[in-house]
Amino acid sequence: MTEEITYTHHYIPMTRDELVDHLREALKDKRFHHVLRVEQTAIQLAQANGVDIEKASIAGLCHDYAKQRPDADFIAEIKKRGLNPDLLNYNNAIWHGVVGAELIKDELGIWDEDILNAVRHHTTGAAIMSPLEQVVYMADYIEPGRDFPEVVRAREITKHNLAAGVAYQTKQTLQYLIERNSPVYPKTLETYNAWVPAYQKEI
Ligand code: DGI
Ligand code: FE
Ligand code: FE
Repeated sequence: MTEEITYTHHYIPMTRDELVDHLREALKDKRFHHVLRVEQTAIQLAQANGVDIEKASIAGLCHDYAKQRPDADFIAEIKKRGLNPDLLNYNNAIWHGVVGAELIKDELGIWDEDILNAVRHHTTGAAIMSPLEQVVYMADYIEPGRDFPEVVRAREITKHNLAAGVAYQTKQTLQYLIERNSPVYPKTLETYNAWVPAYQKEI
């Protein structure tokens, strides 16, 4: 069942319908439908874990807001804002969350740091993640459109224990990157060290 929340807490200066219109504009159709599914999954995980469902809706909808920006925009933003220059060694996969959070602040008027951190960390995770950050990190990974083999187990684990889901995803992602000889963003390693040994019994 689709849940359409009415925003009442002023985390964002617009209605949910207006936010959805912004995302329809910013994203290609396939990505737009992914963010709608992430929103629904984030709301369900929020309800199960005592997290604010309005924040879950906003962060779920906005998490990939910047995904379709040209590389040149991200490079300009990193320089203009004096963000960590190491970011320039990575690409859209890392930029759309970390730099995307800054664009969301300016362009959508969201200033709530918990929502911004959920966007910032949705790809790499972080050593310390609030319950909302964990919800968005997991919702992106297990939304119903995902169909890689490990997603079945990821959904099971996350249903029983959100934090163990974070550990499971982090381990799978690191394995995936290593198999492909991809560069690992340092924060991804910090996430691994903080979560995987601690939840080894659950994953
Ligand atoms: O934006 P989505 O496709 O919905 O999902 P995402 O933001 O979780 O992941 C985007 C991509 O980022 C995915 O292909 C895996 C990749 N990724 C995750 N961690 C790292 C990474 N890529 C690099 N190079 N380094 C990382 O640490
Ligand atoms: Fe993403
Ligand atoms: Fe996503």
